[in-house]
Amino acid sequence: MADLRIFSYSPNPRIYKATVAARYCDVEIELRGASPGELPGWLWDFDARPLTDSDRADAAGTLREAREGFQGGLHKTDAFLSAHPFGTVPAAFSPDGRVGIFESNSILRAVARLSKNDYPIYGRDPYEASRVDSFLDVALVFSRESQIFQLAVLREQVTQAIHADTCKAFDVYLGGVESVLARADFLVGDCVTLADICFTAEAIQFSQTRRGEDMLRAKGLEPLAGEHFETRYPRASAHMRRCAALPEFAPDLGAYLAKIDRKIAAKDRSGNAAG
Ligand SMILES: N[C@@H](CCC(=O)N[C@@H](CS)C(=O)NCC(=O)O)C(=O)O
Repeated sequence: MADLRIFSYSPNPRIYKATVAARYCDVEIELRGASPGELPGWLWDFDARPLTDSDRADAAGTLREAREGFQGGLHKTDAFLSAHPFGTVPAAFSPDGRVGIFESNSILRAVARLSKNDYPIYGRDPYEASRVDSFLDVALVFSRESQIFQLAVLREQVTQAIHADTCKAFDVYLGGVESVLARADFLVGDCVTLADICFTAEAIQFSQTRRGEDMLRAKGLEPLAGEHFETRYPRASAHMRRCAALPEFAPDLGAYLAKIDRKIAAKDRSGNAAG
């Protein structure tokens, strides 16, 4: 039996926080889910699955209006909402399904607490552990603005106000990370910790907004990921890429970043060919 079950759409850098940490900690994770477009056809539950005929017969009992990221209806069971009061994915569960753990940073911490080895993923003492927490808290504040921006980019609904708020949050978070990396190779201590994993996942998640570069420029707004990120925050950007290439990150977070890079390169090639 796995140590933790996680239900989510996939691919999703937020789940990769946990899967990367699990590789450092020898923790076994069971992933359940499907593409974002398929999850409205799933039962959101500890026993998450594509809706069966009998689930569909009870569809009215589980149908809830989506809140954030999804649109329309989602089938969340009462048990799911009791374990996950905010109704979001990634949604982690203890192996018996009795304890729900939500917020990807808390799922990340759960993996560290379940660690089967002595790798100091959560720092080497209470002070380092608390400094790791500091980075996770700051990342969550950034991630809220980042999520609003990502959804607006996806829906081509970025306003001046959303752009300005994201810019501010981006500069606060990346500015802090950049200053640490001027003096150290890692955010806390002398090796990869939860702080680096969370940072890399958030930076890669934000890098998805590169696909909206043309739309942003057409609105007179500067794209914040890609060149802007690399130029303004070279150490943070290099740290994201260095971490993504590590063997523990490469299978999912690294592959996800490579896919973004390939898409942007293909778009640039087709733009150049057309021009
Ligand atoms: N800060 C949360 C964000 C989770 C979140 O907002 N998930 C959205 C999808 S991106 C969700 O599950 N929405 C469910 C709904 O729309 O009802 C985390 O890191 O886990």
